[in-house]
Amino acid sequence: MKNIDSKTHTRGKSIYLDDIPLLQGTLFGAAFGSPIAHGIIRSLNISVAEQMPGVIKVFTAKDVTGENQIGGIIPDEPLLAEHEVDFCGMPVAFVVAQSDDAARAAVKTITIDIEPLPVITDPREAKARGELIVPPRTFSLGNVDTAWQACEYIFEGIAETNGQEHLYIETQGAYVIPQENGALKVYSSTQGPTAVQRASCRVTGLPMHLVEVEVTRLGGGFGGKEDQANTWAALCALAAHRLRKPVKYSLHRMEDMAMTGKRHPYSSDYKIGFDKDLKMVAYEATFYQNAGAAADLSPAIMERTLLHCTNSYFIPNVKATAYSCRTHLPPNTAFRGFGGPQSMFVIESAIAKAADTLGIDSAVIQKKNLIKTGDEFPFGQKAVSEAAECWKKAEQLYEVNSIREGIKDFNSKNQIYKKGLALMPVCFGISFTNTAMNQARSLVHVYFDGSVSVSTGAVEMGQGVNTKILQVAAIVFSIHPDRVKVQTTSTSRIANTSPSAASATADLNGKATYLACTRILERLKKVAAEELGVDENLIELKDEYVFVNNVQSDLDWKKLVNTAHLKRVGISEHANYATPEIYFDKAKEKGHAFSYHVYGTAVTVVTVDCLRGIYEIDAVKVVHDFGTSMNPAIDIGQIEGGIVQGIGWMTMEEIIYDKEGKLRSNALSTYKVPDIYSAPKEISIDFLQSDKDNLAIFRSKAVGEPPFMYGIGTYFALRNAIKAFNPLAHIPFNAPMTPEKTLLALYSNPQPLSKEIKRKDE
Ligand code: LUZ
Ligand code: MOS
Repeated sequence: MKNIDSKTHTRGKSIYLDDIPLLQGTLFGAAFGSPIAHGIIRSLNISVAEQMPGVIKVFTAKDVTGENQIGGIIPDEPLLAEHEVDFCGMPVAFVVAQSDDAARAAVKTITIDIEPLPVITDPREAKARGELIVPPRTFSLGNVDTAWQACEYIFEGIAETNGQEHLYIETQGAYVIPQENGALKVYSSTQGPTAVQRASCRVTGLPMHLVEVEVTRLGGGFGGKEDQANTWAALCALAAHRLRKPVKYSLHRMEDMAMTGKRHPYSSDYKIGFDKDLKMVAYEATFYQNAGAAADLSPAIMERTLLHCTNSYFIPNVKATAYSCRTHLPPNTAFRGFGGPQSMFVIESAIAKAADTLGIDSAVIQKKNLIKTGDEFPFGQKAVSEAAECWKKAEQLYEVNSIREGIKDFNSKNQIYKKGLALMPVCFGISFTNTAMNQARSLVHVYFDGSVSVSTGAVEMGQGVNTKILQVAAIVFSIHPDRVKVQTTSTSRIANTSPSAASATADLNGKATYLACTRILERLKKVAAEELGVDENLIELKDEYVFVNNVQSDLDWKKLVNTAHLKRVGISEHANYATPEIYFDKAKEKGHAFSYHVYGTAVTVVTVDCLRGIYEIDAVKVVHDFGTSMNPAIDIGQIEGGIVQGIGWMTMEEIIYDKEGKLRSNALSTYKVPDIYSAPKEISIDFLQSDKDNLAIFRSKAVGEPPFMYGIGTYFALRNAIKAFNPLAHIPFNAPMTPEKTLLALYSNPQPLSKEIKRKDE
């Protein structure tokens, strides 16, 4: 089945926040952000702005009617800065005017006098000064301290990854419309309608039942709208609450890039030990997470960093410690992988370092140490592993040995162009790490004309979750998909939603929908049995008809639901799903954190132009553990997108803050994301289809985040190509591997091209 949005998307008819028709009298907001990263506010001058044409009101901290606080996990983030500013772009004032232009013109007239304080942008420096968001956490298994003695080889080093701009096509924004009796209706481009509802209530002082948040769809989220859609919605809600007028704020791209947090940069130390057969014996890692100026989701992200610190490998002795370090950058936030990619990069670096020193291929080490069913993760859960299956299938299907030979041959014949290969196994845990968030609800109405309406807490952001939910209802009722409509996500229809995140949205909301539909189906079967005068157990619904003992009756779906309604049988249902089996004990740092894991292996081949440092990605070939995919078209799309986004993080996307904490890569002219030309020339995706039992919806494993980490393979493939050119190259583990860094690495430890080579190429 195609993505149900494909028609409206390709015709430009899908409704995003900016497509909502505006009510007459709608006002427009724009935020004034702090021009400096850290300091005490001496004075704020809004008087010119207030006099500007069209300006209705300029809101500052003192205008907040509720609590001036939007911090989720920790209440450490004011909606509007009051006494001090903690990052460049931190909202200080909110101008509301009759037009968008008027609001932005007024923002430009606001001035602020700030007594500057020292600016920290480096997480290790923050840690050294004791600037931690939460106390550090350590996961351990076995005993590393004694295990080092049993190691034949030990390698140590540092690995660093930079942040990443979400670059959702639709920027952040909200539109809030006052309703009667003090209520508010909030439209927001958010992954977390309930988070927006909570933040809007907090700053206005309204109870949750007076604030409805509704979302049709997002033009992308990637984690950037899990927590950080709250600010804009809360600002508009506050203004709409005070002015009793509709208020809209839709951020410009540069505002969005400057004011919102990104993927967390990490700086990490690793130490890895092997026995003489290259089995991993011990691993110690310390992660310094650059959290930015407020907690946001950083503690949860730090937790997932620890949960994924051994990626797809089994290591009997592990000690991993993580620090969430407070710096003066916009609060960094959720981004596809949620801290997992960062620690996976570190262990892959440790393996590459070992392989470099021992003069072998990383794949030899990787393959030997893949986690097997029954092996224990450092957090105590036992693996149900498909790691070796994916690896072996990838090796065979894509003929990795002959790729390897081909590259050797190519590299021996070419002086300027060098190819590199890397394999990247991925193991990603599915569930929110916060156990309480693993719940969802679904409201299903069957109308007496036979059509079906489904509401859940799931937010469609291009990932195709609505299509999957629609499939669930159509499959359970055995009716044509056209009969089903998946409604907008509304906090009035579905309360207390978890954000659409953690790759778990289709699982959680799909399972709730399955439960609701199944209950209605049971009641319909009873009605059918009465109508046909047969035993209920003989009844089945198939292809829009009631079957008795596998024989089609003339009672069809439409007649059946209409009969049920006339008999006053309820054909609506609201169901609650909570993921079973999961728990986590934070005191012991042990538990069954995940409902299941998704596995996969990517084979990446790149070609580096060793004169210029530029490169192309020839191919990324993947074997991915889908379970039993319920929608291969959507799942393949997710994997393709994930791979390209992961490659962007690892190769070209370079976020640059200067020492003053100002974002220098603040537009698409200075921040490069992969376009169609930098995407791999070939992406192959093969299914590791298995019908083994798992807790996914219809055994169709989650697919949102895991493929992102295939992109890490590109970094190591580039590294291998550079080494093919210059075996002595000094290549620090410092992503992204931009063309500039590639060029520096190629000519590090100088190995200038011989004259002969130059002549040949010319
Ligand atoms: N969001 C969240 C996530 O709140 N908790 C998680 O565990 C998570 N994991 C991945 C992505 N987003
Ligand atoms: Mo996410 S990083 O699943 O919001």
